[in-house]
This record gives sequence, structure tokens and C-alpha cells, in this order.
Amino acid sequence: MSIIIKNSEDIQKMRVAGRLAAEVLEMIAPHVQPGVTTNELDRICHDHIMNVQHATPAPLNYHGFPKSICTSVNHVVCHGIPSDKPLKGGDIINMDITVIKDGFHGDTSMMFCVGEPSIKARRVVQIAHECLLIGIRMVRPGVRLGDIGYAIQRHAEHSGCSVVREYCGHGIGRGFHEDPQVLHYGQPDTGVTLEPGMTFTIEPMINLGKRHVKLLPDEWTVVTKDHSLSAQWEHTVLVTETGVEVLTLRAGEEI
Ligand code: EYF
Ligand code: CO
Ligand code: CO
Repeated sequence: MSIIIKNSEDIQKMRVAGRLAAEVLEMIAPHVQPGVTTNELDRICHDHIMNVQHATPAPLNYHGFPKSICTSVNHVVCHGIPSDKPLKGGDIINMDITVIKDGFHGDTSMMFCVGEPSIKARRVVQIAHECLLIGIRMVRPGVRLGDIGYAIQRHAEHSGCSVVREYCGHGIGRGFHEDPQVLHYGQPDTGVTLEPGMTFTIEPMINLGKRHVKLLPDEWTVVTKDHSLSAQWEHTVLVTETGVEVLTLRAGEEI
């Protein structure tokens, strides 16, 4: 494993890329309504990233991925491909945005409720958000990734949910996916010890039912095996000398 420690110039560029990714989520929020298709959301995000931000949507063609963003609806865990299917009232959707600006990546995702989802749906959205916050609030030099994974897993499971194990957070910088892997489960006092200048994502995927997932025949879309609802939130973070800086914070968002 080789973790790339970012210098102050790199960090400044990561701040810009992170802010742009956050701004895409702010921009798209009012468009997430019953009747809109995820292809329309993809096109709006693509055009904004290319023509307004003069940046690049990282997922497009990444390992052959066909779209500019991931849209994961209801029991889709991650890597949902935008399509011509309209959203309907009661859906929950994760929109995952990664932009490249000046050679550096910013990666963030959030859940949107379409109309008025069920209490169960809103619950998994909330628990997943709490899991992300628990992880972010632990980030500081000296903490180990296993400590963070353990705390996220404990909160999810004490809440009656489960943590997907097949997909994880990741180091990020000039590369979309760098070392280390950031597992959302684990054991205290294990794994990589955090140091200033590390940049990585935390992006727990939390299921209302069992943790097991399967890959659809399109070979991208990951769904829950038991068809239970799934939710995910993601931020890109920087380990500072004293704690954490969230590089993809949205306007008005508090950690
Ligand atoms: C090679 C892809 C590759 N992978 C990860 C490619 O970190 C991400 N989100 O936070 C992330 C986003 C995307 C992504 C978008 C496309 N890919 C998907 C599935 C399998 C795979 O294997
Ligand atoms: Co992402
Ligand atoms: Co990511």
C-alpha cells in the first residue's frame, strides 16, 4: 500500500475540486422531483460540470462506466446507471458526483427524498447520514481506520441496519481511487494510522435489511440481495494537524 500525502499546493487544488463537487449537489437539488428521469439529472450535472465549472465528470468512461454521475434508487446500493425511468413520489435516491479539476478529484454523494418516502425509507437515510458523521468526527492524526470502521458498524448495527462490505471509501487525489481502502466496518486499533495530508472518502452504504449485495447483469448496478432499501452519503476529507477538514462541505451543512 502506498498512501500519497498531499502537500499544500495539492491541498489547495483538492479544496477547489471538492467545492465544485459539492456545488453540483447544491445545483441539482431542486431538480430532484417526481417525474424527472435520472438521465435528465445526469445531463444537467454533466453540462454544469463541463460548461460552468470547466471541469470533468470523473465517472464517465471510468473503467467503461457509461454516464457522468451515479444515481442509485431505493434498493440500489451504488453505481446505479442513469436511465429513462422517471423518479416517483416515495423514492429515495443517492446522487454520487466526482469531478476532476486541475488534475485533482472531489467525490461526494447525498441522499434525496422524492415526495414523502415511508418512515422506514427516511430512517435508513438518516442512519446512513449519522454513520458518515460519526466517521468524519473521528478523523484526526493518530486515529486508525479500524477505529472509524468499528464506530460506523456499531452505530449501523445498533440501529438494526447493516453495513455493505464489498465496497468502501478510498484515498483520493490525482487518482479517483488511491490507497488506503476505507472500510465501514472493522476492529478498533487496527489498520492505517491517520497522518496530516492524507485525503480520503468516507462513504458508508447502509442497508435496512441484510448486508449482502448482488451485481445486476449490466455489471455495474449493485443491489441488496434481499431487496431492502439502501442509503449512502459521502464526503472527501483531509486529515489536518489537529483534526479534519471536509473538502466537499455544502453551503449551510454542519458536521
Ligand atoms: C472496476 C466502477 C468500477 N467507482 C467508484 C466505476 O468511489 C466511487 N463513488 O464514491 C465510485 C464511483 C464510480 C465508480 C462511478 C463509476 N465507477 C463501478 C463499479 C465497478 C467498477 O469496477
Ligand atoms: Co462518490
Ligand atoms: Co467514492
